[in-house]
Amino acid sequence: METTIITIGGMTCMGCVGSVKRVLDGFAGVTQAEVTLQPAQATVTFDPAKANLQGIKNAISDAGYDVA
Ligand SMILES: [Cu+2]
Repeated sequence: METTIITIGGMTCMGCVGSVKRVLDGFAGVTQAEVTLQPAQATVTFDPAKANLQGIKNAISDAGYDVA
């Protein structure tokens, strides 16, 4: 497993946090996701054999949020 912190732009409320968490929880290969507003970031644990960081970032960005 690999754990990484992704800084996310555009989250303004707990609804946004919930949306991002839903995206991450539903992403194949992600085993754990913690999303916070302050600081605006996600701590994601995933299986590198099943998911890659760029794909996870793309999913967040497809949901309407900004990732570095
Ligand atoms: Cu919101």
